[in-house]
Amino acid sequence: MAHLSACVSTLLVAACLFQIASISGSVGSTELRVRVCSHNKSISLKVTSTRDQSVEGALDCRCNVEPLENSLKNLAKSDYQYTPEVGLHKLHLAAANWNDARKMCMDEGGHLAIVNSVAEEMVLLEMLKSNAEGIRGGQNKEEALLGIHDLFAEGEWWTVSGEPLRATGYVNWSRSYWDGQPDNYLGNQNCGALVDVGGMDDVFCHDKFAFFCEIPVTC
Ligand SMILES: [Ca+2]
Ligand SMILES: [Ca+2]
Repeated sequence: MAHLSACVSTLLVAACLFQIASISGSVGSTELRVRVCSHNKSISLKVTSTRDQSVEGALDCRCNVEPLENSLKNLAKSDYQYTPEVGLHKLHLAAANWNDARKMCMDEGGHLAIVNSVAEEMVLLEMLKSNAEGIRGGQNKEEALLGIHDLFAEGEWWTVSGEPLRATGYVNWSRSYWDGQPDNYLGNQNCGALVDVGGMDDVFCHDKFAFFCEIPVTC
């Protein structure tokens, strides 16, 4: 069913189609209605026609997305990884400081990644470990920034979505990395990162690291 992704113009839509098809076995349907959530808004996707030419080795579909949000347009050229029931993620290999990374994720219609489960941590860890050699300009190749910080008050961790870290369902600071985290090293580590050994570390917000973006998707 992976060939479904070739027939739509945005990765997010492809992701939803893929998931719907997986659930209902509705590949080949002439019409699907899919709910896509982005920035707390829902849009409706209607596949106006689907013509399965798999016999000839190709699938030709035409899809109509209404309304087509600007944030979705950028996805057509993106390289986000979709993991069913986990989400859409991208590891940026060109390192940036936390605030610049935060803005770049927003420019792509998403946010710095917020981990909500061990399953999501596993996905990100695999992305980090398998791409570490490609990281450019970072403090190291073993960490990548996440969307959490304690910039408001030391030790009070918040997500970039404005919720307390404890509300995410995932609070896993590394107990082994540099003798245990978060250590607020030099009294000034206020941004969160995922470490390749598993778990999180607090890092200097002004230092550059690879970073994870995430685009919210619910089907
Ligand atoms: Ca801190
Ligand atoms: Ca630290």
